[in-house]
Amino acid sequence: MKLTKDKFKEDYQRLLTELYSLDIKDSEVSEQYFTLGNLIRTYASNDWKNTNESYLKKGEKQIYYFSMEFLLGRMLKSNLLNLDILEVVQKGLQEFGIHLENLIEFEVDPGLGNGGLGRLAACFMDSMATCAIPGHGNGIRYKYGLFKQKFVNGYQMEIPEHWLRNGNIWEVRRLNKAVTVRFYGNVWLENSSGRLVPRYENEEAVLAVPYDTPIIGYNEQTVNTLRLWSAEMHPQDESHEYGAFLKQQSQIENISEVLYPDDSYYDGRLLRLKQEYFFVSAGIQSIIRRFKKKDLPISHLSEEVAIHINDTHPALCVPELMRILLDDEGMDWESAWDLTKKVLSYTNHTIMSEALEKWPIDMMSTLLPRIHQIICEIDQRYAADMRYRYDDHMIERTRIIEGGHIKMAHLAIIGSHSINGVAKLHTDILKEKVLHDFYLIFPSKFNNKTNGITQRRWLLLSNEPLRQFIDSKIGSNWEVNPTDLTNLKAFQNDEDTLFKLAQIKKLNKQRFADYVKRTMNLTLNPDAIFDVQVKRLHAYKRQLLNLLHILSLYFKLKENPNAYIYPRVFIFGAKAAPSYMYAKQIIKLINSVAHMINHDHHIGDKLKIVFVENYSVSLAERIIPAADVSEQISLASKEASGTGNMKLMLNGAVTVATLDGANVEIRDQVGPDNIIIFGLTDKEVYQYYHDGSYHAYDYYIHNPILHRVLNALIDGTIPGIEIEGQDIFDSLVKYGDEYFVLRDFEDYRLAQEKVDQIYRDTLRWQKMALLNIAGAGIFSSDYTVLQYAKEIWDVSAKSTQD
Ligand code: H53
Repeated sequence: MKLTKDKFKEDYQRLLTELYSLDIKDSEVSEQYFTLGNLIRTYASNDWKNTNESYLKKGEKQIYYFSMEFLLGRMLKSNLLNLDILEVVQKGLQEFGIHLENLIEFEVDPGLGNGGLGRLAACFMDSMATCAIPGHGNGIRYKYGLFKQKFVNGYQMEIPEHWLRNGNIWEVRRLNKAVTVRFYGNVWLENSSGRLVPRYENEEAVLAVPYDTPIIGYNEQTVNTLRLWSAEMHPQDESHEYGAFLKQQSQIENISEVLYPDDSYYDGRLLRLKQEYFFVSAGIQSIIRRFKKKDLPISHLSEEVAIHINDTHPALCVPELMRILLDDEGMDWESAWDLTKKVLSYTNHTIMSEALEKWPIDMMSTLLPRIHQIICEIDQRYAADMRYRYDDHMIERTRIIEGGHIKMAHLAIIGSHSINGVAKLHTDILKEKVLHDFYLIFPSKFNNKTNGITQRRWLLLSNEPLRQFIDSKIGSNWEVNPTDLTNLKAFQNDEDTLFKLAQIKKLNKQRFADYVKRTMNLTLNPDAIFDVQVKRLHAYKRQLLNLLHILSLYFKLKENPNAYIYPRVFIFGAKAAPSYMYAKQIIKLINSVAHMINHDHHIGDKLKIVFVENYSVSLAERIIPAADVSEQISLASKEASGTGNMKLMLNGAVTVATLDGANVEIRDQVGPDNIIIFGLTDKEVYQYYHDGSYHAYDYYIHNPILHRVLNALIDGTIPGIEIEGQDIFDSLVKYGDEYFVLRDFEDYRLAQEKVDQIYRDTLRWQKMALLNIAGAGIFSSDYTVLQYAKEIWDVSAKSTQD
């Protein structure tokens, strides 16, 4: 938008006085922040209205991305950037003596997601708006986001995150758009003029109230909508006796109270199933209501609407859309089924069996009796259809209801026209292993869409020095066309460029070091290698492998204080699911090792461990620009894609990686000389599973370095970890080492020696860094959503100008 500094200042001053009856000089940060937020919303509101009107008028197909999580991060700065008024506002505020940075820091980071899945949804929202794709989010407005993590004596403690306490400047409550979602009760089918219609009694009605957040594209026009639903008491129930009313109210509000803190893990609680149906039903009802404004026959739905199922959490879209088409719209089964499949598509994000949702039949039939009926019918018809083509085993393996459970991935696959994995390797594993039966049955449904990240948040906003530097080298077109970053390759042997790149990295490291000093009172040496592993804590991600290697360096220095190890700062950020005891033990172990090493005077600057508390999007924005090394060390086959790997390479970190998830594609982009690969391949892992020939104990016995390191877990070397040390030791040495940590240890250690060697040669290292930045453009989520639009949703990204 066009906004001059003077106009901004005038608007700002007027609004602040209107809102708070104050002069700017008497205002505080909170007032300054809310004034700015309000103003930004006003600036965006015309575009928001126009976008919606033009979508309706032009009849463009609308995409609805259904996701249990949207991990947006702070919005103030990104909204300013996307409106293209960041500089004007910064300067205007400065003239009032206000530092924009302080207002940015004031904003609560909304933690409405656990990790990769939720952050991906947020990147997609930003990219869809930027690419003028009519794509909207549909999710839950949790009152409490992901817990705040504190370390107490090295243990993770969880504290509720009441992110809405001070209100949320970006959302609009739209009570007039509320819908009713029904749970429980009895249902039966009655014949009404030759058609079976359901009759209900004793249901519990919940009011779903939408809160809309504008998603501003970086294109001066498009503003899409993220619609998050909040559960409230239905007005019809407000006449109840007061005590009963309060009880029911709290039960109902519970539905949107808290985000489940599990990532890649499924915990079959009733409330979770309630949440899933709640936002699915509310979302689909509101989509149908909008569609009806057009006065088209319902059979045209798939030309106007695409609904995307992000992981299986919204898989109830399948029976819910069927319910509406059958019961409310009076369609026959076959037509409704064809239409449902055309509208729906599904992304699988994991092969981990513990993440694959399955709900007990009893739970489903009690909570959602009509939905249960429909699922049963889908299942029976599926089995009947397949009977002529496949044997009974195949049908049993792929049907939806099996062993007393409803398998949500099967429901999503059978009820969608498209199923995609999130990196090439992951999609191949789905096709060849995990979903092989389905691939045989529906080969054309399967496709790959490698994840992506928005370069706006992950470089333009979070790494200003690097952005300016890149602009100075290749111009700014890469900002809208990120593959133009490859033009940086022309500078790969230019010493001046490479030294400058090193300086920028050092500046970012110094900034992070200042933050660590301020918040943790720990001094970091900015000349050390900053080695970063930030992601959820999960055994398969193998933070343990990293830690065992750190211990090996520590013992090397203890045994030979003159051993020349290039100084390193190991940075961890990770939350563990509160009920995931093993992950919490690993947290305690890392903290204990950090305490031991950081306080060892003989070690000094050579090794430091920083485990940041409460890793979040905002912290990622601080850490990633300061990273030299990116740790992507999951057991091959287990990390579906990873997206932190892309953010880190974009910021010039060199990746140490297994050939897992999108690491494989990162290697293809940068070439094998610019990434450090180690460890088992997915094929080797599957071979081990097949022949059962992995014996972790042998590695413990035969590798003296590993032996020493593992013994340290149980021999009192590390203070304060008697129980954790023993449990972790046992998990590795005695109980099979599920994620092949010991198997990959030696190879990893050698890979890390390579890092140590190469880093000493600044030019060589910075050349690698530069080539990583140059190769990162392809991983922009702008390209990813354009592929989804074209190949799955069947929409072309029309510019709103035409
Ligand atoms: O989704 C990311 C992937 C990552 C994968 C992650 C994920 C969750 O965060 C939660 C549940 C789930 O099934 C998968 O672990 O590899 O990059 C986005 O696709």
